[in-house]
Amino acid sequence: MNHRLALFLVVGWLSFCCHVRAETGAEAWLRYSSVKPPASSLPGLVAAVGNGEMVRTAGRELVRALAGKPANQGPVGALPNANAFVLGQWKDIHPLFPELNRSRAPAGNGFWLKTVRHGRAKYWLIIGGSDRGVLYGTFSLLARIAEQKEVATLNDRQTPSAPIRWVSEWDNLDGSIERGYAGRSIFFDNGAVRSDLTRAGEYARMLASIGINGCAINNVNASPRILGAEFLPQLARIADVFRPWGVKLAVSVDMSSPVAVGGLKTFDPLDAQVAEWWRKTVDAIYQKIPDFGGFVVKADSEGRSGPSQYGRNAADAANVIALALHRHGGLLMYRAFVYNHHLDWTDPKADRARAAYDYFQPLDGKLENNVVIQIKYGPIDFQVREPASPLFGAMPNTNQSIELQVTQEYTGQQRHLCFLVPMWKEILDFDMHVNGETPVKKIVSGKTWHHRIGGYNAVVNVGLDENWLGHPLAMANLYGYGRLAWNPDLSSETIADEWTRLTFGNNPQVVSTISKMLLSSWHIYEGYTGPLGIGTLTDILGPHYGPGIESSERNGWGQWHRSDEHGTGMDRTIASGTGYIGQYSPAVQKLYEPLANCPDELLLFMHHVPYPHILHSGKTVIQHIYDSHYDGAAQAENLVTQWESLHGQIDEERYSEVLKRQEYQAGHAIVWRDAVVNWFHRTSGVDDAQGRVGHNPDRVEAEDMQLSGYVPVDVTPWETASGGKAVVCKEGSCSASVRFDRKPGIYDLATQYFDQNNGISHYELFVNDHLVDSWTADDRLPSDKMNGHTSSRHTSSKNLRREDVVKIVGRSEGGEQAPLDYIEFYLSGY
Ligand code: GCW
Repeated sequence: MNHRLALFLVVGWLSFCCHVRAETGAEAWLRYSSVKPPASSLPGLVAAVGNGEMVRTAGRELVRALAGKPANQGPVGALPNANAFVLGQWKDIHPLFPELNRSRAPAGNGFWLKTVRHGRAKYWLIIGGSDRGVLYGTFSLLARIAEQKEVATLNDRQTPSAPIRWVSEWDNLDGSIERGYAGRSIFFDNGAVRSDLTRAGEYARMLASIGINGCAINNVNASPRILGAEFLPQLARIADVFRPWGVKLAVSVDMSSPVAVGGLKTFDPLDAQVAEWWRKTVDAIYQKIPDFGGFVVKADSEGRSGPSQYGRNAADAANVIALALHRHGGLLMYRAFVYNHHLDWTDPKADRARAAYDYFQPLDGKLENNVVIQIKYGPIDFQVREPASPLFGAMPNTNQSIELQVTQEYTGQQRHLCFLVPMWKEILDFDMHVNGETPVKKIVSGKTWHHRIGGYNAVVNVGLDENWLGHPLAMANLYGYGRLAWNPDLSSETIADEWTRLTFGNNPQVVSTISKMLLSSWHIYEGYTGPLGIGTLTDILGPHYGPGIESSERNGWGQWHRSDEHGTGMDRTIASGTGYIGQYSPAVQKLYEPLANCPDELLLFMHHVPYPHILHSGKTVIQHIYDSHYDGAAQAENLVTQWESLHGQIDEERYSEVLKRQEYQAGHAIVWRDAVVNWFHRTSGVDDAQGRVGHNPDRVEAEDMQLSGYVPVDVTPWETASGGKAVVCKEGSCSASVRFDRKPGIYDLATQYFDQNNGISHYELFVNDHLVDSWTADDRLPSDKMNGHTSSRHTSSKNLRREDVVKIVGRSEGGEQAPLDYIEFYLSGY
């Protein structure tokens, strides 16, 4: 027989069923904990056919999942005469199974899972169209088993929706990560590639399990050093740990590299020497890394170098590099995120949302066929709600990919739960109406205009934190991204269900509770941050985390919402606004241009309206802003209750890790709520019909308490502290007290304080001089000031009687002055 056949006997099968291990989250959705008992009717033999490295990887993965140690490993002459998994490429498998002769081969990187019988033996065939297909088929079968789905009889063919299914990491060579929220880089440290790449290998395995086939490892704000000759052997080491998992290495490059590392005097893309430099540099890469994926380029954007410096355009820049890559089959992902960040705020026609279309649409048809224009899902920047970028519909002669963001830059930075799959699906399903039915997913797959390449790239930014993304539930976004890139027709519900089963097991209550939390979380987050398409009302000039309503205005960044005393929203109409809506096809223009048609959730993205404007929902805009923030914060609190219902049903480690974050989120949602409603109340002068805004009967401002040592200070921006003020303790220890004068009972006593990252504060809560609770403010929230990023809440429970004296004592270390904003009393029982 001419095909190499390696046989693994799985020993120790079932032996792991009752072993309890610490759940760190490191295994993500590859825990395989339920692969064992219900799967006991599955074979204990694995036969891998063929020589490919990924086929061997797949074989080993099966053995690992079935909790066995491989034995009798090595080449054998024939198929085992007993039940077995048999995996390999179509070309190697079908000669062994004549009954498959009349069947179609699985396409490309697709697979076919098929059960067949031979005499007394039954085989579970995992047939790949390629080596990668075998690997993907194996992970798919293992997921089915772990999700306790039917596997006794299989006949499942799957093909990935698009050829490009990449991730990007914004890792810097010094080991830091731009917009990373889970520790330092798994790839770099101290200006070099890490010596220990174990995590990089584990990451590649995780990516392969969801069908990802490429990873750009460094920040798009790229250091030119990545292309330095001394770096190449280091890159090759990363490619080596990716390769068994079918993940191609890619890097982000800086346009000025020919000067910065090549020593040339110019990086003009039309200069012959520059072209030669790119060719030589790329040749050298492929010599060391033959399966190199290609480059990602951010140019002429946010201060990066670019072709404009020489009066050239993106096509000139992309093509010169693409030609160098083309000979080796490499791709050039050129980002459409090009805009002027010195826009004139006083110009009512200026609009950042127009930029990508205005710049790239005229270049349609002028790009080499291995250039892919990588377009962020919306025209601004990863906001909590944006329309689909009009550019998707505007480049029929150009390969396109969609850029998504798993790292939650504008959506709570993995301290808030925000499952983004439903949002991504709205974009992918949105019909651009450019050539019959043309949802974004069809365009980026290349199918609409018959392009061979196209697809997906998402910024992930995993870090060295054991659980990869910080919040254990944030991993649902990475999983969901891969699943959608594989098959964008999957529903959000299916993805949430799959991820939960794989990550937390199949207990029905656990599955339904976590799925429900995930599926509601985006709307909850949107509700208390930036409803009606206004954009995430965060601090645009800072870390993009907490509220900062006005930070987006009166500057050149163009993330404006133009709210003033009369009204709110960006007028992007053709008739009176920036004309942005005119970048869409006529059918889409009809949806957005007439105020009467525009969906509520994008109203303020498309139109400027007065506060009393009535929405389709029947509410006024201003009342919607108030209501959505109160509802959103209440629902964030409810996420805590839902999570608590799982106590005892999942491991204690992940239970408490998530609980901590959900409690934090509930507190921070109140900070968001209050900042936004108070800002709009002051700006609009319109009262809340429900009388909540500006009335906090349960609240006692710190500045109104009896202070000893503490002094009142103004907080900036004012809306991020209750009443615009806090108290700080400049030296030693200080106290703030109040005499309790409410109905006696058991109270939840919430202390609102600021946890800056430039010091540590200690707080003690006393009732009548008895210490009741104490805590330390030592989190690493992203600011060294009192503001919406650092405002935090601590809740204690206490039986209180009239005349009790409630006192907070604060003591500071470092630059943080034990700041206090207010305390609040909630009656929780008698
Ligand atoms: O969302 C913004 C981020 C920048 C990022 C930029 C981009 C890497 O705030 O940190 O830069 O987008 O996508 O290039």
